[in-house]
Amino acid sequence: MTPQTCILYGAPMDSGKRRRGCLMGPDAYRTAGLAEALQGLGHRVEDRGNVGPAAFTPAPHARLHALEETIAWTTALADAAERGLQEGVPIFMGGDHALALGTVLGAMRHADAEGRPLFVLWLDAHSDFHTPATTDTGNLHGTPLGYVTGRPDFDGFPAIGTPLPQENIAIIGLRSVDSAERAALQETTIQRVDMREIDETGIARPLARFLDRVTAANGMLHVSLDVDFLDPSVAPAVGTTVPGGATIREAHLVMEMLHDSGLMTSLDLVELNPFLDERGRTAQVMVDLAASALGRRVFDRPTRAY
Ligand code: Z70
Ligand code: MN
Ligand code: MN
Ligand code: MN
Repeated sequence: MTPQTCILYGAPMDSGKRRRGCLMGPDAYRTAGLAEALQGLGHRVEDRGNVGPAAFTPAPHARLHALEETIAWTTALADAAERGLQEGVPIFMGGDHALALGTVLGAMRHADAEGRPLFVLWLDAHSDFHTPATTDTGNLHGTPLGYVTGRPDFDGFPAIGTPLPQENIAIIGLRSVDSAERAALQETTIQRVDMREIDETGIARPLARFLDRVTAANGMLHVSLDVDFLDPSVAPAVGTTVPGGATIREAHLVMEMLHDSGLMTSLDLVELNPFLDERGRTAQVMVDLAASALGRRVFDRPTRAY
């Protein structure tokens, strides 16, 4: 296995939705031993501490929750992702999924500078394809894929430059899509893999199809792993539990295929809410999944009862 430089950033962002607790995520990942797990695989690991939002003035908004704070985080995290990608594989310990507004933007800037296309793998029950105008909850963690693909109405957010091409995105794990998102998604070439397709064909086939496209394009690959990709029975520590999610086996298979592909250049671990966890088990599952994406094989994995 090729040793890599894994650069950990805490992103205790909690502004993407109303229910609080994701700000404890970075501490939970550190407590669960993410750095040690990656080091144990032979990687060089640096923990750069926590990122914070750029300066902002809170201003109440009629519909959108914590808009100014979310914009401020987006600015800071885009910078961190862009810098991290110059030195290694940045791993963002969230924080809610709004952090991907910034991390994907930073990855887009980096890929642009490299002259390579960026691909994004979104592992999530939700499509997060809203715009600030279409979200019915006002929770901006439901918008990052809308933002990076150049959908309208992201007033006040950093300009995205050239949008991420729709065909460079795959969303795997879908089982909760709002009607406005569904209507918009149906007009796109985003590869959408819902739980039904996973049940019918298995998870490996649609993932391999996507990874083949990344390889053919010599692309960089940002992976955004939402805790609710997993079934709540194995990953309860998330505010938006949706039954019928991926199993431990399916999730590990995804991570192992990512490692074998050698394609992943950056990673988000998002939506962990330690306040809702049971004796740290969800944090441990997420650490194990990150380790699999960075080369841990099933026969190395310590036996652990979830
Ligand atoms: C819903 C909304 C969402 C993550 C929940 C939920 C969005 N579509 N995203 N959890 N990560 O509020 O827009
Ligand atoms: Mn999400
Ligand atoms: Mn989700
Ligand atoms: Mn592997």
